[in-house]
Amino acid sequence: MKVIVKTAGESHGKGIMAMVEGFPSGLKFDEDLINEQLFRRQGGYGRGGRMEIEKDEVEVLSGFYQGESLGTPIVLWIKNRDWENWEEFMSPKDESSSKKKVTLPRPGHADLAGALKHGFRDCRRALERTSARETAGRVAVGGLSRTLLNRFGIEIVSWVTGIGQLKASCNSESDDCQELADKSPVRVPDGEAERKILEEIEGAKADGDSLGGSFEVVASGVPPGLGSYSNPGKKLDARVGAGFMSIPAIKSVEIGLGKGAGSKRGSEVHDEIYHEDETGFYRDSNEAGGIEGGISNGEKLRVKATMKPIPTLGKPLHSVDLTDGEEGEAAKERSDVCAVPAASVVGEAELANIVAGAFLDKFAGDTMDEVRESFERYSERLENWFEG
Ligand code: EPS
Repeated sequence: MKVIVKTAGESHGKGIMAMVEGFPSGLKFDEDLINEQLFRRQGGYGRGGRMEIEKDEVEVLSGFYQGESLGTPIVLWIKNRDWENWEEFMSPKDESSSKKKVTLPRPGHADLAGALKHGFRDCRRALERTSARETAGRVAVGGLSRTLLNRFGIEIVSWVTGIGQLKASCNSESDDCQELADKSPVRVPDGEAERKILEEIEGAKADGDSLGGSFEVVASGVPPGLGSYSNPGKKLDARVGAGFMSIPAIKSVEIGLGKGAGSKRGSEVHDEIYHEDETGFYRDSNEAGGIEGGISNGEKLRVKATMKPIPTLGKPLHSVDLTDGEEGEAAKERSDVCAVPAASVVGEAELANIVAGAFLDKFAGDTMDEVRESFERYSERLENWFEG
């Protein structure tokens, strides 16, 4: 796998760091593009007070020189503005105030499992890293991946397809779902559904509850041939599955028709093959979601994911104190009521990182020029398929 992304940092620590290896030299550092993605991730109706404090902006610490990548490890940094309010509780060096201890684990969060694994009595030691704040780092790297992919005509968009029981409808073949989603406070490209969803979020908040939902991410312009049928770990669908399941709170991932494929006949599921000189091979349907045999087939990559409701509840569920075994209500902290719109932007970044990795596997090169030459040679071969 060519692009390797690692992140570090605590939600209320100094900031979030992302380190990435595998980009060739000569990639432009598009700061505005990265900051725009960070801004999009912070949005969405239903978020808590934290987003009023943060204004995520990327700082590049290594791997770029005079606006272009060096082909060396890249380190990106996003400062936590909230750090100044947490410094006395979050010192990495000295024992700090115990006021922010969390001893009643929240069902659904990593609090209990993390505490048991590491022998913590204070869940803060687990929750700081499991917070979805970490996704700011992936989105920053996603901005680098997008810069690369855009250069080769690959675009990635997303929209929210439902929150709670409410579903939104958008036909991505005829409507510009992304443009509509970008105008919506809940990234829902369907006015009627949006109105009900806003009410639903207000209702959940008033009830001290939270909401999950689902979203769709689509990558267009992906050339055929990314991924592998011979190596299980390099299958594009395996990478999509693992990548999306690594986004906090994601509980299911589907590609194309997804689980719907199990209840239809083969003739209804498989996309018939056509060819025309101008377009090359194409399909008139895309139930496969752009992947067959673990390899991109030239159609749009279509990924759907489902997010569970946020575990921090205004009216907490039953829990047990880790220090003395006393029964009680789970910890209550400032939190989001619904973060599905933000997750859809994180999904875009995840797909960008996955596709960029698979793209650089196929069109490997130490410089952007080498990558471009390899891509152009391959495109030419596909264009002249029947000419020998
Ligand atoms: C989160 C709780 C909230 C979210 C946070 C994830 O933060 P806080 O505890 O500071 O109110 O806002 O998400 C982010 C900070 C972010 O940037 O996405 C949690 O418990 O996972």
